[in-house]
Amino acid sequence: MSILVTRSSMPSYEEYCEEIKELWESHWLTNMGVKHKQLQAELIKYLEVDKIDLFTNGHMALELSMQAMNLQGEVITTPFTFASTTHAIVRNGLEPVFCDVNAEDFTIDVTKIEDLITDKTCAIVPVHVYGNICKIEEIEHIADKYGLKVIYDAAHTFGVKYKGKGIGSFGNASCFSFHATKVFNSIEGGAVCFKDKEFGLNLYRLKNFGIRGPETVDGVGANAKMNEFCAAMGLCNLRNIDSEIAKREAVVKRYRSHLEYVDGLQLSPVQKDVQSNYAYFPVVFDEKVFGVSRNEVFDALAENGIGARKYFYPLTNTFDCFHGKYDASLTPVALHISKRVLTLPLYADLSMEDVDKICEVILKLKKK
Ligand code: T4K
Repeated sequence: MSILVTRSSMPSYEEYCEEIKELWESHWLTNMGVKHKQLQAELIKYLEVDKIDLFTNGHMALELSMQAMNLQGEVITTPFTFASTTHAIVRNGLEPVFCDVNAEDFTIDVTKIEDLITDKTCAIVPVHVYGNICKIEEIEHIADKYGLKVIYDAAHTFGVKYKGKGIGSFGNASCFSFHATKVFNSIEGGAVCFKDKEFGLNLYRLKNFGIRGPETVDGVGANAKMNEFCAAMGLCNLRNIDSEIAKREAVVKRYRSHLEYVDGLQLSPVQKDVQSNYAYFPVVFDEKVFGVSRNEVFDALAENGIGARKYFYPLTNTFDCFHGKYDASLTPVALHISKRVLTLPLYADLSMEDVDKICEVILKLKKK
């Protein structure tokens, strides 16, 4: 493949070497060192959030957030997501209850949440999928009405703002991924944004084996600390984040100029009151109108050296590891979209010529 679905953003070699130089002097490589602290402080400002803690990856951020809230019972979530969201719930001994997504932006269908609430429901875990923002006010209203926690899977929404506020400031916790494939990366990494001090203390202990003090371990924690090299990469990438997002915006505009208003293609909506980060470029192919299926488009792109991806197919509620426990026909919109969606290559340095080429391959397939 010559063009992959994404490509990690990196600072110059020299910039990174300069950033990690002092680690050779201090020999302090992990366990909440200076780079970790600095990144934490800079992210609070950039993301415009109250508090933040850093993790080895976005998955541990999610998993430990749920553990730190001592959740028990059922959690309402969506199956149109990466494995991580559902696995974080199941690995906490919680029962995922799958809500369908809406057909416009593929986030949780808020009109279907209340029907799924039982006396065992403890939380909602909505996903800002592809960087599309969930219906935040409606979710908050439902959560308040039934006394539920809200943990946003915000893996795709680094730097996004809603009504001028950092997206991490919503819900009881918002969990970001800083994986190499994300808009902002620290090689591997993740973060939880939150307001509650007590929750923050629990979370901090859980990422460090449950250690409370030199001689006290009062939680069954994990090891999910971000190391200094990852934090240093984060510091470098944070310096370049605004131009990174601006370049992505230009790529997305170019895609839209070719693919918007083409019969049989559905693009993500431009959401009202949202400052986007242009994380993904999903296209839903309606075979009946466009003339060819998503899988045929995928194959044609691959033949031309273009590695689009079927994010998010299969749905998590159809994964083999769940042995048929869940019924995906209960989330029909998610099922429909997952069989038809393709995410096209998108990264800051993707050239306009490459975008034109990708669109040309797609549009040539369209049956008149
Ligand atoms: N919640 C949601 C909704 C998520 O999407 C994710 C992660 C998480 C939670 C959990 O966050 P993390 O624990 O991962 O921080 C990738 C990513 O590994 C994963 O982070 C991401 N979502 C998911 C949507 O995509 P794969 O298995 O598709 O990655 P892979 O290795 O096929 O890479 C995709 C493309 O990225 C490659 O074709 C080329 C490019 N790439 C990849 C790597 C590893 C690079 O340019 N550099 C690299 O280092 O999962």
